[in-house]
Amino acid sequence: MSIIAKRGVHFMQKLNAANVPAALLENGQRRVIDASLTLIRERAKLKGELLRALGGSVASASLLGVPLGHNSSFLQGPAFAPPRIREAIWCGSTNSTTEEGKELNDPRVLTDVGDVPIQELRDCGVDDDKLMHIISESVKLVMEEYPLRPLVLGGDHSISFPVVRAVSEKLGGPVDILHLDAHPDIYHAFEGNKYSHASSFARIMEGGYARRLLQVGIRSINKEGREQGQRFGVEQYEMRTFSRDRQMLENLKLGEGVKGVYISVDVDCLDPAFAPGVSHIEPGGLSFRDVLNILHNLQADVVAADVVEFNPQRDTVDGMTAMVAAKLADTLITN
Ligand SMILES: [Mn+2]
Repeated sequence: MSIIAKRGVHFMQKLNAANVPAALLENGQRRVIDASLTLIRERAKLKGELLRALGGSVASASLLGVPLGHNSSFLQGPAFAPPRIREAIWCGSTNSTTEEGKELNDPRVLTDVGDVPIQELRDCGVDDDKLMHIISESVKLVMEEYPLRPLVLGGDHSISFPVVRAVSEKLGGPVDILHLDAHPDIYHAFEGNKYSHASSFARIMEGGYARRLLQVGIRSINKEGREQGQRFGVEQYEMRTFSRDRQMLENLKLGEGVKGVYISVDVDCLDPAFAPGVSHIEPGGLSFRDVLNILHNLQADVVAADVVEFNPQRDTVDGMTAMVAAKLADTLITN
């Protein structure tokens, strides 16, 4: 359990469990959860109304921050990532037009509905089962507002499970997933935690939320990772054979016959030379241009995406990895 979880309400529960009625806590938590979802719902609703009034947009990426870091097995810095990524997206050092000519200042291209208040909810003793449902609910609130599509800023990789679950449930069927990562994140559980950032894709595959799962950039995988991959029919592309697979991976077509395509980008898919601000440094990764080539050439209806595992506490003083994470987010705007 993290330092944050040991504070406040959790400490009080331990100290004085017999004297605190369970209903008192449950009712209070329910009010805080309602208030948390209300701001996201109303922001999404306003942005959706504005875009529908403007017209001419069939898909607008909408930023949803999920500052959750406590399901990491090592460092918890990804909890601080979303504001740093937003800061880099709007940083004056670069212009707001993407390589593909998309204008980020245009709300028909990019909107923002804010962060799920993860730390505030945990401060009130809200547990992980409930937190995962609140994340799923927040994603659904964005998807309810055509033409908004969630572009989720993590957070550690545990958040991809509740996000993909929400996308699949909302669309009424499985999606195809393109997952860029040094790690397969497919342990049945890690250190006893079924919500671990190293287990999110086991939960996704068990839940039937994905038809195909393509993992690209893999270079830290053990026997269990391969066995679990086989068990779930995962297509694992390892870095040691990337030069052989490159041509195919840079010309992917996904999502035919399913409800859409989800892209999950762990910043550590990149070689640490390009992105040092991650919790798990794994040499031998993709170059930034490799990732751009894969994403630019992908033929798919991208219904939602995430950028996870950026750890500002490991970044260079000039925020180089924040800029990398921001440009990854920009590249995931596929409308
Ligand atoms: Mn990773």
